[in-house]
Amino acid sequence: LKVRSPPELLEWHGRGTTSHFSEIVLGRCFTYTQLIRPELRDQDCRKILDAFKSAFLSKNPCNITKEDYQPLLKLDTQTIACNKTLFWSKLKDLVHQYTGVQQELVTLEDTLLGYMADRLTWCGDPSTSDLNYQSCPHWRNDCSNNPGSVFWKAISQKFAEAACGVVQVMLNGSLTEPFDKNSVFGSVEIFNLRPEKVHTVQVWVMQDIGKGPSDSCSGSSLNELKLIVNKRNMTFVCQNNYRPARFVQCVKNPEHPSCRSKI
Ligand code: N1C
Repeated sequence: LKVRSPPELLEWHGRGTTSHFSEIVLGRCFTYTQLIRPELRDQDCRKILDAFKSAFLSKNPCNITKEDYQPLLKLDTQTIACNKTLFWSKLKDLVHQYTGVQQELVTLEDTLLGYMADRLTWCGDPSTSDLNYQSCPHWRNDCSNNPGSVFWKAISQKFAEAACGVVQVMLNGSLTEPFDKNSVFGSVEIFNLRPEKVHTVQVWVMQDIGKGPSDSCSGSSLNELKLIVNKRNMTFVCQNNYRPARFVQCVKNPEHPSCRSKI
């Protein structure tokens, strides 16, 4: 028996707020601050959840701004060591499989705010103080200044501003444009690195196993990134199919020739 309203009655084209959003965020906050990073055990998770919800509740979900999230961002005081930041674009699963093993490297989802929000959807509505579980704005079909997109841009900017030393970037070499200037990495993170603190951008371009050999590092997409990095006075280094990450891909494909040779 269907009890959901038909799609044409939905306000927005994107998925609604994830069921049990508040409970998930609060639970993840406690998991993170009590178990994963006990040095953060004194953080007030209820206060963090309240700041998160206040950023978007009772507001038009197409008019969210970075400023709405500032009170939440201020509560996060975590620091990340130099040389440990890992950015990525269009390759989320491999990145997290890799950092699951190489736990020294930190992606945004390994920080408190990124961990709390990972894979969730959320939005409110100006006419109520409730979450909208029916639908939320789709970034392309409705509006880009929606609660989710603005959140990721705001925390990605802060994450990039805080980076120092050499930063790592994992990109998807099976795409024609591994470097997408419209992605969060290509539009927010790369331009918010501080050249006074970041001397080198080290890129790993990973291809799907089974796709023929390619040299994305010398392609035009990576050259576009190199130009941006050099113009910002940082050193650009690029490597195709970085072996430690290739080993992770090989777990599911041990018999593939590129996995059998040279181990
Ligand atoms: O747009 P992208 O990738 O280039 O964003 C990835 C880039 C990473 O380096 C992260 O630091 O930006 C950060 N980031 C996330 O960590 C993240 N987790 C989940 C950006 N976006 C993130 N999401 C959601 O996936 C969010 O909804 C955003 O729009 C997508 C980005 O995916 P992408 O295009 O593969």
